[in-house]
Amino acid sequence: MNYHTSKPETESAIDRSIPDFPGAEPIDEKNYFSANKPPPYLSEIEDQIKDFIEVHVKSGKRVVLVTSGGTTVPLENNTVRFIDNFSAGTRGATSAEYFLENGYAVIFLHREFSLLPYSRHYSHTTNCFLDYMIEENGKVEINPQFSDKMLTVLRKYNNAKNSKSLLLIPFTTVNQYLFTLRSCSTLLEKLSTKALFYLAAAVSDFFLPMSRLPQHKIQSQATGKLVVDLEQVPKFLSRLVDDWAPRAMIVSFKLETDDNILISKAKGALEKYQHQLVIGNLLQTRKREVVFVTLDNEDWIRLSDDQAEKAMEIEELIIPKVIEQHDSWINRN
Ligand code: 9Z3
Repeated sequence: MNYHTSKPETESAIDRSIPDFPGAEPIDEKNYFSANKPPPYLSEIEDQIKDFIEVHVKSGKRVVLVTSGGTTVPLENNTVRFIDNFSAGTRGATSAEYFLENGYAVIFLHREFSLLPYSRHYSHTTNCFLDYMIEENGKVEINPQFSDKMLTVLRKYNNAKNSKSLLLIPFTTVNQYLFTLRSCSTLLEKLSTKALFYLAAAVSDFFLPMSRLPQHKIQSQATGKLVVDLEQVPKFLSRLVDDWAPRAMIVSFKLETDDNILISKAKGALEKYQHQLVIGNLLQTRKREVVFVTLDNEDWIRLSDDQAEKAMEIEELIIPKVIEQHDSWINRN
């Protein structure tokens, strides 16, 4: 017997792999930004960014736009329910501190109420901030146990504040994020190669367009089901690279949960958008290891056991390497 009935006919199997969604074209940009309304405060933010850029054209500092935290996708206009994701903004807030320490001015485009540079050390922790304080002779004082570290953080914070090197710009929804990102980018183009984009925010891939957004809270359904029909968010990284800030250096992050596809997805993004660097990370190990992916190289950065034990932050290793690449981007262009 020369045949095997148990052998699957893989040739005739349906190909269920999904083709990658293409980068946004100018027409996709036009359609998205005309069909969805800008946030009402956008011009105020644009003025703040213009002023910030003016200060740093004078100071001669390089400016990095760090995006941070997750975006929400509202399911109702008077929003009771929305889709969200896990990101607390740790990567973004921590990276922003190391950029500041390395002489950059930082526009921190972040999800409102997510972690912020410097205050992150005392917010969102399992320890209440009041645990850092004690009562001494009827007055509040910092517990001496924590005061050395707090003094170091306080000095860095004041340094960033006094040198006007940190601008905090919030968003909540994916639509607010996209409008604000476009404004920031086109304004930062003025800084040419001295502008750096470090796109660490976890931006939703799907959204509900305004034209289909119910005005009020969705009511219980007679069918016993709620079917949510979302659309793909256009991949605006292509517009950022090609048109919004073509002279800036652009670093994007690629998040996966399956280590078998991380590198290929990161390379796919580089080929598609033609930007300079993708930093890949896995949800499960993102605080201990990341991989710098360029078209011809993969460079893993890992905290050693010793470094992890001492609670070193991986961003302390990531940022100098990104800056090295920014140096050569500026020199080459
Ligand atoms: C990242 O991969 C960030 O490193 C994390 C940081 C979101 C994992 P945390 O806030 O997490 O520190 O807890 N950001 C990019 C995620 C993303 O959505 N990337 C897009 C993608 O993977 C491309 S721009 O398709």
